Amino acid sequence: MQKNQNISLDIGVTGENGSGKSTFINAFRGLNDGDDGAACTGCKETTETADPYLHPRDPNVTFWDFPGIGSDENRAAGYTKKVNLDKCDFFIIISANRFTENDVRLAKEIKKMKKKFYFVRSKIDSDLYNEKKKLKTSFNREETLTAIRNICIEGLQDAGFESPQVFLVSSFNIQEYDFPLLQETLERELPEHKRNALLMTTPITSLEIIVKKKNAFKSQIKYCAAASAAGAAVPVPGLSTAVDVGILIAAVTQYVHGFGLDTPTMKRLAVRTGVSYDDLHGVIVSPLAAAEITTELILKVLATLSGTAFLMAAEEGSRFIPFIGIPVAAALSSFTTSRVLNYILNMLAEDAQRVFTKAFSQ
Ligand SMILES: Nc1nc2c(ncn2[C@@H]2O[C@H](COP(=O)(O)OP(=O)(O)OP(=O)(O)O)[C@@H](O)[C@H]2O)c(=O)[nH]1
Ligand SMILES: [Mg+2]
Repeated sequence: MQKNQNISLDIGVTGENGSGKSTFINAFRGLNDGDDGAACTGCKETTETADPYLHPRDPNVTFWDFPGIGSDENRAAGYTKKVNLDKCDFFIIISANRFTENDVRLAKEIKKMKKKFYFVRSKIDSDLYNEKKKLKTSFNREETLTAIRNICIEGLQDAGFESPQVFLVSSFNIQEYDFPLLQETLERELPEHKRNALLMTTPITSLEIIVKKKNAFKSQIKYCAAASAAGAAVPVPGLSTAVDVGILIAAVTQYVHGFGLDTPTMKRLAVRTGVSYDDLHGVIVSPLAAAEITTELILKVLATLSGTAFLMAAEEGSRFIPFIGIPVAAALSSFTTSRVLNYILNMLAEDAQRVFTKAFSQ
């Protein structure tokens, strides 16, 4: 039905021990430490191969937690084969300090494979905290950030990278610093067919991301509408409606998940931000957010859309007119589906904006 379904996206995350790989992978998936499926953080790295972490809402999106390449030449030589770097679409190389020789060696291996990599300087919150403690009244946030960035960039230039870009990130506050810029860059540089998989699952760190997600979902509506039209063209009483509702359920569930409006994601957001779940839930208007998307619920929402109800009735009637009836029904069904989905998408996007604002404006 939807063009992006079953397109896999594999993101490799690597860096020295303790650099913050697991915490980053959890943050990108909207998980807090200790949540079901969260990567273990602060624990000693033992793995010699890559551990896969699926996105909780989309099993097609996998984060690979790679062990660092290490300084042992022998180990490094067989590293790329052993951990099978080839399976990843792109790589994030994380360092909690300036990038090391090992990071650089790995970046060069990735480059040989003609894949993209992004340097992430982690734990920025903790650098700012320490600098503030140290410098007290002369502390300047922007100057500190620029200094950290420049140290990383100069190190990478010395290692042979011409104009490296370094993203400053705190996995504890992904809506701050360069995480949103990293999201935007990844999205821009991914091939088009992979872009939607990223966009659907990327965490909401700004109001702009919500708009981008909405536009991505909007671009898929025509496929739902076409599938719906095919359903309506089957002249079996009752079948068209059942098919249509199935398509609506699948699409609306994707919107709810993509906007982070499902109950588990909202609960995790509450834990992360300290804004209570009830307060976040309180700003929601759509009956489809923070609810299980069932046939009954979809039909209830449809019943409140009087224009749509009229179209559905017209569609039911038209199907039984021989010869001309089938194409008319198909056109109406496609029109109805796309109208309904646009309406619901707008409603959910507005809820996502309200929840984001509530979560981060305090
Ligand atoms: N302040 C701060 N601490 C962080 C951040 N990211 C990770 N940490 C902490 O750094 C420590 C190591 O983080 P992990 O995510 O386990 O690092 P890792 O790279 O997966 O470590 P290994 O798997 O052992 O290689 C943990 O105590 C984290 O809580 C961050 O953005 N800010
Ligand atoms: Mg780890």
